[in-house]
Amino acid sequence: MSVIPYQVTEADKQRFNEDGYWISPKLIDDDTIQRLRDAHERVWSKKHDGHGLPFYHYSLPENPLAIRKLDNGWWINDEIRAVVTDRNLGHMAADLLNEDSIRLWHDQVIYKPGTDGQETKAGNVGWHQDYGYWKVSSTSNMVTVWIALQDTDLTNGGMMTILGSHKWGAVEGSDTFFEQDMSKLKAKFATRDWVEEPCILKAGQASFHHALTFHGSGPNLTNEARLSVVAHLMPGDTYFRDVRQKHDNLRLLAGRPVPGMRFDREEYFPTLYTR
Ligand SMILES: O=C(O)CCC(=O)C(=O)O
Repeated sequence: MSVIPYQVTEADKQRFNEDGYWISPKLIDDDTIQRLRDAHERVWSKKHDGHGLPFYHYSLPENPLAIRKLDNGWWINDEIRAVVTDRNLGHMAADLLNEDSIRLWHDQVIYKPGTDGQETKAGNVGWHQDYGYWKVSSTSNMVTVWIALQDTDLTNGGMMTILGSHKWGAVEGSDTFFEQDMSKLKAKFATRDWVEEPCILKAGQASFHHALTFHGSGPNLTNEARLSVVAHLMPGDTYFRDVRQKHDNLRLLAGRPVPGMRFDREEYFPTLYTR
């Protein structure tokens, strides 16, 4: 197991339900943190484990200060696979979401370069809701586990969440991860109580946020990159809902997917946990 077991408490669940996010104790030990940091190095230099191809073609952005992000790193890296498919992670997600089983929707490998004080928006992640991208999923009862591979706070571009925003439902046009003007997005979305809460994490801790919770992140002004591995998790019985806005995961269902089909192909949506 790559993830240290932790039994979610009633108080943790209450926190998650009220705030839309919850910060775990340290779940990744120091050796595994180092292996995941090495995994980043391998992924960005296109050294792949196994015989598969990455989910999509990727290359380093031209701007060295721009955020780097790859989805489904688990396809090409064994360390990432071990963490994002870990049963203990699934158990915690099942308890927080009050579900009986948990599968991987997809993962993300995210690298935010340090700017060493240079002001730029290139590393920003715009205020967004994850479910803004995932409307083909039959449920918004999904969770993102953001694992810090170094101590993380606002100085190195750590995430912020908007307290309680998961109670706002799916907000129109909230698929704004790549829009980097935070103030403009705030003006668009802050139509209700907008309370920004920094996710302050020690290396190896994880923040679990609900798929409807607004979140984003600003510049990393330090001289060290901010590295993370992220698991997006769904209930085991999630199925395809027919909506206008599609998602690449549909390609993994079938060539001609049909609404109602479950995202249950183990080779693409592995089960982490079943009660
Ligand atoms: O890494 C970040 O700053 C944001 C990541 C994010 O949006 C997510 O994990 O859902």
